[in-house]
Amino acid sequence: IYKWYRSGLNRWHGPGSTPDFQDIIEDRCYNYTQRIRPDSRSRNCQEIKQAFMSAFISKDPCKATKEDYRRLIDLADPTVPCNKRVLWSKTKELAREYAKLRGLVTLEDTLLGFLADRLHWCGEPGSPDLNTWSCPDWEKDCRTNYRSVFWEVLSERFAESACGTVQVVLDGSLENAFNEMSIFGRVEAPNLKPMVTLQAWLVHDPGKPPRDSCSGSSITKLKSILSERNVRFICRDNLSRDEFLGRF
Ligand code: N1C
Repeated sequence: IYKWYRSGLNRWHGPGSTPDFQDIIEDRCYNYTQRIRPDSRSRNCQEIKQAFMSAFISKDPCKATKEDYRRLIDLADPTVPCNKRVLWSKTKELAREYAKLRGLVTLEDTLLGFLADRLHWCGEPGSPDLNTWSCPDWEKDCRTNYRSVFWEVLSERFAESACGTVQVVLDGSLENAFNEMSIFGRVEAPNLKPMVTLQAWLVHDPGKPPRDSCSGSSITKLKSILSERNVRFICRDNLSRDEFLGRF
């Protein structure tokens, strides 16, 4: 029984594919290209959806490569301004709110980031369907799962094509606001171009004390990664959510 269970669709430790994944991708694509950013009207949503599906359908869900997403990325390359980008780690909602208030953009403001936001997806070798029971978890199953590799590819491109001042919103209530294992830590920070300025904001949760600071060991590690790449660094800590968003 156990063996059957572990070899079946239920064997992974992460949430299964989002129900109606294909329809959601298609709806979001039309919404983005026709309403949200009409300047991207010429994108072919059918083609984009097909490219997304064929990246992972019928494949081993633990053997994702950057190559698998090449066609999708080529069809939907981001067109957001290079000097208005906001990165984040463990602070997605706050970063999005900040970006919106300031006319800046996060990855979810690009077509592919918008399409995949909050969704899960994986396939099954030999099957034309998505596995809606379970998908591989980054820690418990495999790092090279299709969802993680997707965000890594997208994040890498978003960071390496950024220019001017890039902002990053970090959670100052954590012991380590900068985490080397996060996508920001292992993919984005190490791919910023020389001459970029990274402005970090350490914001603590309402009701929680600040635990990390600009002079703490995690930010010191970030500084050393950046200085090797000649990226300038500015840091502000001890900010409450309201101070950060500019409402006192
Ligand atoms: O691992 P993280 O954060 O440091 O990744 C965040 C970082 C941001 O700067 C984004 O540009 O990487 C980019 N990014 C996304 O935009 C994104 N949207 C949704 C990375 N991951 C993204 N997700 C999902 O959240 C994805 O499944 C990934 O593993 C988490 C990252 O959350 P985190 O640890 O808070």
